[in-house]
Amino acid sequence: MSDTDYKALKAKAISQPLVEHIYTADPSAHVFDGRIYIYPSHDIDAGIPFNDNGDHFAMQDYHVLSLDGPDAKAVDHGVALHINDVPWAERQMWAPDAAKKGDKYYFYFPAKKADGRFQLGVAIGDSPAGPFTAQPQPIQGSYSIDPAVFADDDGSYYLYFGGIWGGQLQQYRNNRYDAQYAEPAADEPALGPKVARLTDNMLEFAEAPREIIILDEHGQPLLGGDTERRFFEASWLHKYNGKYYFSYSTGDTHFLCYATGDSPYGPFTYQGRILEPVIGWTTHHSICEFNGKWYLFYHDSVLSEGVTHLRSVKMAELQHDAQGRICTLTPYRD
Ligand code: FUB
Repeated sequence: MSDTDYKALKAKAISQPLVEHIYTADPSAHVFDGRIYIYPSHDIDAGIPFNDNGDHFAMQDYHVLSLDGPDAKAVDHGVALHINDVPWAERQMWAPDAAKKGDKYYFYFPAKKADGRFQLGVAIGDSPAGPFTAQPQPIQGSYSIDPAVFADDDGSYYLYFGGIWGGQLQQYRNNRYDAQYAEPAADEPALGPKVARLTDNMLEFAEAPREIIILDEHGQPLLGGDTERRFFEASWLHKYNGKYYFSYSTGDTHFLCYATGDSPYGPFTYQGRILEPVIGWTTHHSICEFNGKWYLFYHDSVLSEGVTHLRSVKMAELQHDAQGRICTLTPYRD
């Protein structure tokens, strides 16, 4: 695509990058102490060619962004955690998230160990902007990528995670790894994301991770071949009018979708799309309420003119209709 096309896309975009001095992606947004904090991946070009394993996503640190409100300029708080300060991690710091409990902030992140397998880590800070100090070991029993924390009204915290292909989820069954395991066949139930309640100190799983089932309109699990609806990566959970909304990316078909349920453990029933495909292969998001309005935080690769591992975090208002359905957003106007 030519320069002119990207200029046109920038003009048609429903929102612009929150920061342009660095590339950021996979935004996990929360309101802490009345301010919007965004925990993104920090994209860099490490010179690694594109492959289906995602080796070109070779990120080495995390920055935290914050905003006074939707129309305010985003502040970059600098490096909050670097891979050199995580004893167990070797490479690829992918999509993170954070939670507040008491007066501490807990930062959750995936990274690959020297053996090439992803695990999830946690780091602790006194400020929502970091810096965060990593625990010496990954969370026991954790695997795959894309941790997302949900704080329920009863004071429980849940960690959602998982992603197929480069995220390695297809190599696990019943929380056990086997390199021989593969994605389910097209007519078998799709692999679901995982969820585990966190311990009171926020540092471990309080239970073995459970699989989340996403059902179709007939109450049947979505199938592996249903690639426009099945889970791929980018778990997120928000609660709206007492219902649990589980949202995720369909990866190779490039949609952000959601499903609803009555428990943080699911099952969830597929409801529809949140965001049509963006420029760039990946799509990843979070959903957060601020001053009575709901916002979608997402990313695209318009600023880098289509470089899929150089993405920019954006924010757009999200509407739930009178029945609680999310109104689908199209990232670029016609
Ligand atoms: O940023 C690296 C990976 O790309 C994330 O972990 C996935 O969700 C996808 O956005």
